[in-house]
Amino acid sequence: MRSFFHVSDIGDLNAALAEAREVKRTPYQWHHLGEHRTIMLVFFNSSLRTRLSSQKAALNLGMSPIVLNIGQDSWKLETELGVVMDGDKSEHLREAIPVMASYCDIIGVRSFAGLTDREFDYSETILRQFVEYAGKPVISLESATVHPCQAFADLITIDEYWRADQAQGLNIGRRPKVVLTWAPHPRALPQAVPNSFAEWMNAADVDLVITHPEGYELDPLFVGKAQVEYDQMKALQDADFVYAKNWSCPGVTCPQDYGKILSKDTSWTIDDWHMAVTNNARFMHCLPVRRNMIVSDSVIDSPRSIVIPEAANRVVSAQVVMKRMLESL
Ligand code: AN0
Ligand code: CP
Repeated sequence: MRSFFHVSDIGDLNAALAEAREVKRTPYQWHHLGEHRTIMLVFFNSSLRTRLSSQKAALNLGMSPIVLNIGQDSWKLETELGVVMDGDKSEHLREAIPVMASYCDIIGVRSFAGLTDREFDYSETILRQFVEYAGKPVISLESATVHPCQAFADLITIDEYWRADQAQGLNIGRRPKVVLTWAPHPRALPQAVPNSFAEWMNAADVDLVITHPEGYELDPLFVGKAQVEYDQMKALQDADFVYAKNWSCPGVTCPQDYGKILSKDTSWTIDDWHMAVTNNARFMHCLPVRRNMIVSDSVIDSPRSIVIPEAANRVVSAQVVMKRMLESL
C-alpha cells in the first residue's frame, strides 16, 4: 500500500475488517515486520488520539515512531509554491519533506484544512506535496479533506457492535441504519471527518443517512448514494448508530461561505429527546467533543455511548494500515 487517503486504498472492506479483528486479537504477532523500520509522524495541528494511537500501532509492529510538531519543535514551514519567503516561515516544504523522508520508511501527516481557500484545501495541496517529494508511503492523519484512520476505526467499531448484537440473536438479516448528524460548535471545524465517514459508510454494508441544516451540504464526492434528510428528527428515526460531528460550511451550495459557521442552533445538540426516536442507538463521536454543545452529558455518559471503544479502535485501524505498508515495502 503506497498511500492511505481513501476507502479505495484499503481494497476489499470485508478482508480489511477481518484483518482488523485479527490485529485486535493478537496485536504483537507481526512485531518482526517493523524491525529496523521507522515511521515519521508530522503534525501541523494538535492531536491526542491520532498521535498516541499511531505511535502505539507502530510500536506493536516493532517499528520506531518519530514525531515532529511543525512550528513548535521545528521551523515554521511555507506550504505555497512560488512565494517570496520574507515572512515568518523559515523553510519550504520542498526541502523539508525530502529531508524528513530520508530519515524514515513511512510518513504520516496531519495538516488540517485552512478553511479560507476551498480550491487549496480540496486539491489537498499539502498532502500532495508529501506524496510528490517524499517518495515513501504516506498516511493522512487528517488532511484538508479526509481523515481515513478515523473512518476506518469507526467502521471497525460499528462492525464489532453489530456482530456482538447478532451473536445475541438481535438484528439478524438486516443492515444497520447509521445516521451522520451535524451538531453545533463554537468554532469553525474542517469537513474531513464527515467526508471520510460518509465515504467509508457508503462503501460498507450499512444504510447511511446524513442530516444537517441547509448550507452544510458535503461534497457530492463523499455523499455518494447516501440519503440526505434536512429534518434531523426524521433522520434519527430508528437509527442503530448516531454519529455526531460539527463541520463548517463546505461551500458546495454557497461557495462564498466556505469554512464559515452558518448555524449555532443548539436544537441540533444530541440529547435524550433525540436518542428517544432511535432504535436504542449507540452514540459515536470521533473526539475531542464539546459536552453540551455536540452532545448532552446524559447521552455521552450513557451505556449506549461507545466513544471510548471507538477511540481505542484507532490503534487497530492504524496498525492494519501500517502493517499493509510494511508488507509492501
Ligand atoms: C478536528 C476536526 O473537527 O477536524 C479534529 C477531529 C478529529 N476537531 C477540532 O479541531 C476540535
Ligand atoms: N479523533 C482524532 O483524530 O483525535 P485527535 O485530534 O485527538 O487526534
